[in-house]
Amino acid sequence: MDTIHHSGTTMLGLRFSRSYISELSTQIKLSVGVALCLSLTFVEISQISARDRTCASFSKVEVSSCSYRPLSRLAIKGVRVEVPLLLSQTMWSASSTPLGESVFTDQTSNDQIDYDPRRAFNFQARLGLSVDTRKLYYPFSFSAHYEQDFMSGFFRGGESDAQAIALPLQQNASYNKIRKANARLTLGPFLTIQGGRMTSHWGLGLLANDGAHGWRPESAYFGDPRGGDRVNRLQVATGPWTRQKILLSFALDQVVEDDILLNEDEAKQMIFAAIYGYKKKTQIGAYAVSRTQDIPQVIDGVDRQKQTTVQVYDIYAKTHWPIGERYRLHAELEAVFINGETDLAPSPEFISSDVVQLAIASKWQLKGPMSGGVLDVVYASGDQNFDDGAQNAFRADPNFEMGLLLFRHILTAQSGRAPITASDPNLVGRPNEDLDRFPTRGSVTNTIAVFPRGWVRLGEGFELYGGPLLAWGDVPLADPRNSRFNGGYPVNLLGGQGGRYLGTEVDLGLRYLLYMNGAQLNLGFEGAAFYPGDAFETTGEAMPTVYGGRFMAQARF
Ligand SMILES: [Ca+2]
Ligand SMILES: [Ca+2]
Repeated sequence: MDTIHHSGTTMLGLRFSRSYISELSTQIKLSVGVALCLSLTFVEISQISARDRTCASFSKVEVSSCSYRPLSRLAIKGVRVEVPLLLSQTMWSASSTPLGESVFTDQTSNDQIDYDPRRAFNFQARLGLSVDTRKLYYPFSFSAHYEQDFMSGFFRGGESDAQAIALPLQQNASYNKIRKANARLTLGPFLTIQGGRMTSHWGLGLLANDGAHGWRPESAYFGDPRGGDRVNRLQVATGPWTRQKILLSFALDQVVEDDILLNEDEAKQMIFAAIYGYKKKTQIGAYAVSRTQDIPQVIDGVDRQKQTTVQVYDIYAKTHWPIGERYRLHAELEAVFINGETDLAPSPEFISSDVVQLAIASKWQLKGPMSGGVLDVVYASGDQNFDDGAQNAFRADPNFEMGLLLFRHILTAQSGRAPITASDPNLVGRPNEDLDRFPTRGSVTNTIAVFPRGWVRLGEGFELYGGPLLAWGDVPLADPRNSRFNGGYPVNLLGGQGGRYLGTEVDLGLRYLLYMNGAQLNLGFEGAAFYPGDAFETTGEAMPTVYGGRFMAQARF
């Protein structure tokens, strides 16, 4: 049942509220403004060396020959030097998401709390410097890389009346974060030594994700990454060896920032990776991590040195096949198993908990000259019992994106509400520890989800893509406070004992991509409607449909 009260307008068969439409139109005007500014800068810069516009054409199969190449790229005595620049502006808007009943902390006379954020603006400015001798002194090669996010994240808007932690459109901009400051020395296939600050990425990005894998032509991917995993790393590698192209690598990390590190946490990692078929058509890789995370806390004046130690086993495989003369089928698979122990979120019975988590993601892409299809299938384990001494909820990296609303927005807002309601002073007894770790912060978690999409090239540089995301919970949604009141049996934030069907999200996107001498301008709109399933069962009226979308403008020079 739709609880939007304004009389609806029918658009693409979906019912939108008038207020949402007016919000949307304001956003369109604003984003067109930003897009215009960016395009003007872009045209100005491209005129400096306006030689060819061949890359602007998306007809036939020219896309592969059109890839980003920094305008600044030059060779000094055969050494490649480049200074890539990336500017991104995204505007988000979403309709209201219910957050259940109000509690004493809210200090409000309203019975129900809703997350109804104002539209929010997200900006990213990333500058790099790269020096690479490439094949100049073969078998030796040397490269050095620097990259810094001068600004990244929501910096304006997103305000709401709801009290919660890590809300999806909350202002969280970070400044001057160094992503790369490293050097690499290679001696043929014998040895590669790499050291310094760098980003970390593996496979489909379920776990290690560098925040540099966004939408690409033909990907039909609803992605707009920010941040990314950053480490201070010392790495040695050898290979590729033999006809099988085997590469072995070992690394020691001090984690600077990733999605698992919060507050004053410190983490160290040891990583072993083996790749069979390095840079070949068929590739299989194994990645094993041993991670120790120290979590210093002071609770009631007592120092608590909590710790999480886990072993991670991650395999990734990819290949592709030709289908007829004009089509190609690409397949990728990543599976992650995490096993270990943590002192986080203890219960009276269990001071420390076992960590046992599993995730499997698979991506299938059928690529044709003018259209194609993509199928993403994801399993991520969930946890419905807070007192069993086992932490089973796998959290994918937030830059591993599955649609716009369900994981990124709705479950993030609702799980972000839990620390407020579960620690309400009107509750009898002490609140559970480490409730600030409960919000999902944009992660895909607790789900079996399928996301089939199609894409079609509409004309020069224009691509339309979309499809339905269908998602089930691995376990029912469990809110800490409501489940506690129910004797530990899972009850969601809205007070219902829900089923497993999370719901259906319909996502649609349109992109315009223009290349000029290797520089890239990318404009896009992505919109979605989420129809809640029985997992969001409420005590009162059914949870309403949630609408949302974002406008994106990105320029890379
Ligand atoms: Ca990560
Ligand atoms: Ca559990």
